[in-house]
Amino acid sequence: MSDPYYDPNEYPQRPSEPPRLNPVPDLPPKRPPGEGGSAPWPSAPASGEMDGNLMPTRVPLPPNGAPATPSDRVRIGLWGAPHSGKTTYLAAVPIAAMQQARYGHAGWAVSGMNAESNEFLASGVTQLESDRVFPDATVGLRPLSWSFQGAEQPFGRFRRQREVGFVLEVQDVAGEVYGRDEEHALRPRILDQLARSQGLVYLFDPLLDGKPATRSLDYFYSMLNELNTRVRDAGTLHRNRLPHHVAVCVTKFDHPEVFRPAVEAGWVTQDSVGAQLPRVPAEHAARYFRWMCDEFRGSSARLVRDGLASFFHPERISYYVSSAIGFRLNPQHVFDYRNYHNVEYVDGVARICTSPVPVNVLEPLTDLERRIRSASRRRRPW
Ligand SMILES: Nc1nc2c(ncn2[C@@H]2O[C@H](COP(=O)(O)OP(=O)(O)OP(=O)(O)O)[C@@H](O)[C@H]2O)c(=O)[nH]1
Ligand SMILES: [Mg+2]
Repeated sequence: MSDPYYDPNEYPQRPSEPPRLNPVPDLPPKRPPGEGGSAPWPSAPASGEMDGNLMPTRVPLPPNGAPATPSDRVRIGLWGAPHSGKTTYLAAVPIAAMQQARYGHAGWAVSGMNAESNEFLASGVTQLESDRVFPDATVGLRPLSWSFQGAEQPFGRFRRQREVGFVLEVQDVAGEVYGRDEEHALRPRILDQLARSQGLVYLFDPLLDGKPATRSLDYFYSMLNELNTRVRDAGTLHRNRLPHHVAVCVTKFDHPEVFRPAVEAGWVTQDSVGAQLPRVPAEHAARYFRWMCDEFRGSSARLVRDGLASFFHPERISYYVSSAIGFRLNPQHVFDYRNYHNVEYVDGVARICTSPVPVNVLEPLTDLERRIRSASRRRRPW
């Protein structure tokens, strides 16, 4: 997209030149026979010389199989303080996607659109599920591009399940870039990405927020302010506020310091079937977040909540209570309130005790995509 400041919620126009999905090498222009110098035209190596008998690889296509258009893509910025769980959240996405099949839903198939994105998916699943460790802290910025193929759950009465496919573009970046240091080398790139995104997933870690050195506000306000300046100056505010759809996720719900107070304050219900997982019902998540900021954390958390509600359209914000690794389950694969903490320390290293069952990891992404898609349909000029 040549104009980085388009309104992310406008239905995308077809660009004059289609985006290049794959680094297809630039081939030298063909010369008519007999024209030009005497040096022999270098002949491309036969495919057999390069790959043996491997099938040639094609340019990646979005899930609907049609050539890519910008409307197949949804750009989502992932925002959160250092250590708030961004990389673990992303690593849990393919696990959550596959596990949907357990609950009788048609699962989502998530796969990379390029080698780096595939590598991230594979190593994330290996770390969380096979090695039961957390990913390392992120260094720099990793752009990721994943295709989602699946079926949307029926929404509202009389709706049928719909097959949906889209490409999610998201980034994993070291959380320090969101801090107060406006001179951080990656700051312009991440600002650009957030400004170009149609949706944001904002991770709020109640554990970090409780410590003065890692208060959420210090990784929130200065970036929010710069983002607003950039979007305002580009003239792409939507009804005087930032145009993004936002998913606010309270993270690490499995942690006893987050979970126990929520149980004691009466926010948590428990499934009566399957693994009998506890959860904050979706319809109470916004009020839970308000309670978390008002009662459980301090005045700076309240300012994060107020900042979200003043810079974005409140009706474009949704709330989730999530855990990337989920709860420890007993050998029968059922939640047990006596022993639910899913992290243990072995030789000072945090390890995940039982197979991760992520809570509210996929939903923020697929809900955002649906909201963005339906908002752009409503704004289509035809
Ligand atoms: N209990 C619990 N702890 C988590 C969860 N996700 C992450 N953590 C903890 O938080 C730490 C940081 O997680 P990361 O995913 O690396 O956080 P990040 O936001 O990517 O951090 P940076 O890359 O430094 O910005 C992990 O090492 C875990 O100790 C979760 O779902 N539950
Ligand atoms: Mg990280």
